[in-house]
Amino acid sequence: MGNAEIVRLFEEFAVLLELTGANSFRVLANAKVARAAESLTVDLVDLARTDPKALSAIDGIGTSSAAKIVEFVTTGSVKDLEGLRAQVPPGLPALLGLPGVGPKSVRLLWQERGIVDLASLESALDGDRLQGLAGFGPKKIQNLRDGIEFLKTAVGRVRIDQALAVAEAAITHLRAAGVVSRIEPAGSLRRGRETIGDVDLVAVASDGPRAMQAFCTMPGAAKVLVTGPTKSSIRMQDGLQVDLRIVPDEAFGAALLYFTGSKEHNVLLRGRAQQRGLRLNEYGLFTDDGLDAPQDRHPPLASRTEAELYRALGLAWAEPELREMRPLDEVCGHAPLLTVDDIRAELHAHTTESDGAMPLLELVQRAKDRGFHTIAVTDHSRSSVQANGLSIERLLAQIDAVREAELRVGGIRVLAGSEVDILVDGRLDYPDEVLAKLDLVVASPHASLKQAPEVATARLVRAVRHPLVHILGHPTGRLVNGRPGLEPDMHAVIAAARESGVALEINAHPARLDLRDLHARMAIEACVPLAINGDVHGRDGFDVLRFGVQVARRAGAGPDQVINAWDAKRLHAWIASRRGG
Ligand code: DGT
Ligand code: CA
Ligand code: CA
Ligand code: ZN
Repeated sequence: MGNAEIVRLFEEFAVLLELTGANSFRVLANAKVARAAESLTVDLVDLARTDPKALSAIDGIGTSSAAKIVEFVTTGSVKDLEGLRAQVPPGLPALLGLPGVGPKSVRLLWQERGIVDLASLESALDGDRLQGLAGFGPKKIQNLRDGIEFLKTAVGRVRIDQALAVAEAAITHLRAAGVVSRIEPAGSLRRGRETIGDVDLVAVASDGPRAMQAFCTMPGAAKVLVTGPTKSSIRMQDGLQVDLRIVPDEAFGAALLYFTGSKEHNVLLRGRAQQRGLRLNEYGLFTDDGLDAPQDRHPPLASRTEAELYRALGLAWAEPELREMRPLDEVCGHAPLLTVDDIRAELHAHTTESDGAMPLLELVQRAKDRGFHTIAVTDHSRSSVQANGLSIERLLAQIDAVREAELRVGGIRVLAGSEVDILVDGRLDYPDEVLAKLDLVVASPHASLKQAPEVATARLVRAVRHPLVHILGHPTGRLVNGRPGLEPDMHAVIAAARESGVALEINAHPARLDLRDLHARMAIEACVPLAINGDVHGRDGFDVLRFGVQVARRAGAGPDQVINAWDAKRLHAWIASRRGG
């Protein structure tokens, strides 16, 4: 038991009082105690045992709250709280996790419509039973529906691009307010995971309370979950939680290291420190004198930068994307990872001929402006009717248009290609004599994505073995937080790719990220080249490359393993070699 339990106790008091319609002064008083307990350094549990009178002398804790703390510490529960719990349905407080829903709304739903948990709210929404409830207009009802979907399908995790947008907005807001001198994203966002549980930010601020104030009132913030001088958590309107930690400038590296994680990586680093008689925590690396909180007694051996900390542990710096479940000697001092600037070619792009937003010439011009040496035009094939896939006649006409575009724009190689559908049994959507006329063939599954794993394996292996295919596009068709897609035996698909010299795509769209990190790593280990493609549809289509690059980095890829990072000569030779030339 510690202060955190006391904080939760009074938070629960405040919530239950509000749900039962208690007087707002009582609600506020309990919330205040929770906030006071949050920012205290003295151990309240200890104090309740040794000097209970001292409790009520603490600013923010009155005599009745002090009595509750003593009751809680000595008996393990509080009678008043038990009484409140008995009045409130157990599933009701969970409704407070919905974006934009506070105790007042929940109380109304409960009292006026008999809603007691998420399930009964959902059926009330389905049966249109919230009609006429004060304050529940169409917009709020839609928000409730979205909120339930969010809690259900995403299990509270959001796509990396959505989390990144929130993190960047928070950073911009705090910098513009002039309240932070340094600020960096940490956690899973910095490690580049495909989904993010919550956003973690680490910052240095000369005026902590002012920085926290600016953070808690940033645009889009729906609710302050906790706030204290060094840590605040807020929930955004879309449900995403953001944590901000303010740390001393001289401990920035140690805090960034600690809050970047992963937890497993931190465990390995702490073990390494221990072996050397040292102690690693979020304040720095210290000599271990056997006592807790060494930062209160010793200056750190290292704390300012991550590199300094790794060095003091006898290690080279580790890229954040690699700080996952791997031994330290595999991640520290790893060969240089791919960067977005290494990408020099786009090999999967759509035009207005199928479902792209740019006409051919504009696509080529933008690829050139981006500094690419090669762009492949790969519109959809005829089976993708919904995407206006090209008939054979239109495809043949497009080849001529591509040759002309290359001449007109100049200074960039334009490949005539296709994103050809892999049909349900692994055959391709155009006859071989048509495919043979193309410079580049990307074969991708689009339909029948719920096949049994064995059927999916056979389908993909057959496509990969096709002698005219260069790249297997978004191999599983999964959508992040959307649909699982195919679940083939990836070892078999990779083995087939290796045998036939086909590259596997990491589709960089943040909704796809397909291949995923683990499978990309398997491909690298099997010496199968990767392609990182934007699957360009719109004018901002190249902007997603960063997400694909991050997946490749998590897989440990360097520029040598990614065909889009090869120079023109090497890439064109590889492409031609797949045509027997
Ligand atoms: P997420 O938010 O689920 O996508 O994943 P993370 O990795 O961002 O996890 P989060 O937000 O709970 O914590 C951020 C980092 O802080 C985590 O990667 C490691 C560090 N951390 C947090 N709590 C603990 C802890 O109890 N023990 C250790 N060793 N590290 C922790
Ligand atoms: Ca996190
Ligand atoms: Ca967190
Ligand atoms: Zn595509």
